[in-house]
Amino acid sequence: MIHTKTTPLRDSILRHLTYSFGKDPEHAILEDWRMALSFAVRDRIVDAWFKATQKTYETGAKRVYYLSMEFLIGRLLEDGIVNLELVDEAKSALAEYGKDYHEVLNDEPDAALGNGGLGRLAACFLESLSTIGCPAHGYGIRYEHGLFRQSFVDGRQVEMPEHWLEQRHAWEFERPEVRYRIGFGGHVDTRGETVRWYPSEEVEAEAYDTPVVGWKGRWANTLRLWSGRAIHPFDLDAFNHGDYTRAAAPEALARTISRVLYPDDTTEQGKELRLKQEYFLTGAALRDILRRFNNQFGDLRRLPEKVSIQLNDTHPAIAGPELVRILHDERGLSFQESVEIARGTLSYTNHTLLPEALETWGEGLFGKLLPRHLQIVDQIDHEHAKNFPKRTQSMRSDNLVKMGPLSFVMAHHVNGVSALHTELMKTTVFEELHNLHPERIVNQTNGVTPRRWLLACNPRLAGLITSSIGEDWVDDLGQLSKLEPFVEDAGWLDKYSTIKRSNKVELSNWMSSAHGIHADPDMLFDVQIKRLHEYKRQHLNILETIAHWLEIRDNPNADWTPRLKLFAGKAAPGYFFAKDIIRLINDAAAVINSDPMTSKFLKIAFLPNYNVTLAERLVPAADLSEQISTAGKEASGTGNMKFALNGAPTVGTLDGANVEIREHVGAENFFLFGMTAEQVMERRTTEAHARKAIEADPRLKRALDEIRAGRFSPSEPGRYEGIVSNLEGADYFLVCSDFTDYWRAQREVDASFKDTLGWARMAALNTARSGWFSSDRTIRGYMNDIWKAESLLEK
Ligand code: 8GP
Repeated sequence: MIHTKTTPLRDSILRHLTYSFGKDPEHAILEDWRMALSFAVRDRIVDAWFKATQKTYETGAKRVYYLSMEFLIGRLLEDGIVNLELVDEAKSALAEYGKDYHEVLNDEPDAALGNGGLGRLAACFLESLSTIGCPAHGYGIRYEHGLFRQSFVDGRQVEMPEHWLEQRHAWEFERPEVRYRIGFGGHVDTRGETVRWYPSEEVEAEAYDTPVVGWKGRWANTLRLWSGRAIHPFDLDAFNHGDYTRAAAPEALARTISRVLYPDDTTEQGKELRLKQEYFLTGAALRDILRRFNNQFGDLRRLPEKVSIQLNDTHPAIAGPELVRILHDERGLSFQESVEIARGTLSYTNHTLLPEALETWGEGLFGKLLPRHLQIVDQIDHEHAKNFPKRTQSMRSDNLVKMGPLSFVMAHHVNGVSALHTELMKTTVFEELHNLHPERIVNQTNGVTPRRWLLACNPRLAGLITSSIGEDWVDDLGQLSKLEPFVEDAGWLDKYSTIKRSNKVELSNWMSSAHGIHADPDMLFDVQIKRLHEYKRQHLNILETIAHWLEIRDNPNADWTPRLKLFAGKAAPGYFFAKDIIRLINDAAAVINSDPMTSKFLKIAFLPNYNVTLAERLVPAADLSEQISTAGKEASGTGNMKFALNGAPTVGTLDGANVEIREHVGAENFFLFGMTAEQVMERRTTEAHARKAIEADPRLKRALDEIRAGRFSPSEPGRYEGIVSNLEGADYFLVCSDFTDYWRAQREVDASFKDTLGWARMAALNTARSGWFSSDRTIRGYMNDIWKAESLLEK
């Protein structure tokens, strides 16, 4: 039987259960039901996918390619169901078979093919590209192991490998016919004008496609992930000689390339395997893009007109030299023309100014793996240097290949991810290049997809919004401003707060059953969830918590605002300072949570294994969003947008997109504290700034003293000496200097939260005024300003 759009989901589920998975309802396990439902939903996505592909060919439209080492997609089933508006049907279909909808959804593994913001942004962008109907592909790596799973042992982070593919995965289509050879090493042969690279090692990249469906199933694009395989998977000769390990070696070696995601967020390791991964992704993607372009258009000079390739950070920056190599060495265009075509096609997004994150490669390693690319980089640099007087930001200095300047020079546009970040790019990391090419840097402030980050994760609030202003907000988030008049209506506000409370109850129940953490839903839920990093300052948060606890103990009968401090986030395995911060939070939680004097006023919970799915639980239940990075360090943030949208006001610094959030929601609905980026730079030059700040604030001093004295680590009093002496000494991220103002802002939060109606109003205004932070708006910005691409839904 042919399944069509009109086949009821119920029938489709049963057919898949029977014929795709060979189970009858009586014997099906939960995973079978999850797979059957996923296949039933997938069938409908495929219909949309084929139509979109066909339309793209017919119109000969420009295509966008988003190259990223990370796609933090999380679970996909609910996304598909919500975008196809099948929630009610799916619930009742499963109920007919005696299955619970949420239980089935919870069976899906969370695909964590990314570290944090950069990877999640890529996933939101794919969904928005489909919602808008812009023809696009995401290209990435199909890591066998995504980001490690985190647990705590005695408060310490323990990392375990992640196996998302161990359970059956419903969403990908293997494409054995789409394979490309990717070479490494070897030598370069130059004969007159003809240059050829002969790699000494080759692996094959095989494509796996996942359709990404947009709102209402109007359009679907493709996420194509590459998996490494050996060209000759098996060494028969070795096998015949009884050497079974050597026989299997080629396959093992090739698979290593796509085996695991590098678990680093904002730092770079400079490892050979990482460079191999980057070239593997980029080389395969470019071959695929050019094959498709060739079939349709042929003339390579038209590449910039028909193809736009976005580099998500410098990780795929080898695309510049690789494209030049293909055009020049393999297709015979002049070097100059090849560079121009490549530049006309490529654009680059910068996601961080942290100097340690700007990728560089030793020229020895780079030249060994990619000898021809090194020559091309040198030639590009040489040509560029002619008009490049000072060369303080050169792509070739200190015996390094610098991927930031290379990306800048090879891109027609370079963008930052918030207004502040973009301005700082112009005056710091890319100052000289910017002066040389003042038109190149543009801003595209990040956004988040409202389908996942409101409609799906917060159905109660979505329901209230739709019943108040209709459903058009879902793909036109600016419409949320129509909620403003409702904010003056006490009855409506009451509904708004009741929803927040229900979300908190739901989260509390889950925390208690999943982690044995008991939280009172009437407390203020204060949430900081993100990667652990000194610049994000989770230690500022815990210091303030400790100081607050000490103050409550001094005066336990005062009218304190009860608070639950929620944390979640992973630290890079080699980032020991960040791991110590996790341990300090857990240690402090153990002591503070068991203090009967304060427990009704203050609780701390650090939830393990933060991922997209956990964020989807936490965001709708938050009262307060912690966005407390040292100003100038957080490029944008996207969690900050999710919280504001879901009605959690921010306590935050003037950093990244916080600046724009505050402008949109209104200064009176945002708890601002701390130094500006400019003041930060100045304060760093002040002698003994940390010591002075500590002397000036007895609360801070007391909290530090207690930590140092081992109050939270009685069995090992010196455990946090590293953190304390860092804060008293260099305190590069200015935790001490910002403490006093943070404390003040938190007390302001306490007072505001007591005014229930006032708080609800502030929360609701955050929702009503967050429409601008949709990734649909961001993608339209890229389409207009950078890609010059069109929506095919509006044609
Ligand atoms: C992040 C930024 O830290 C964050 O502010 C921003 O919202 C997000 O990108 C999306 O633009 N940067 C990274 O995740 C990052 O630089 N990661 C690379 C080193 C892996």
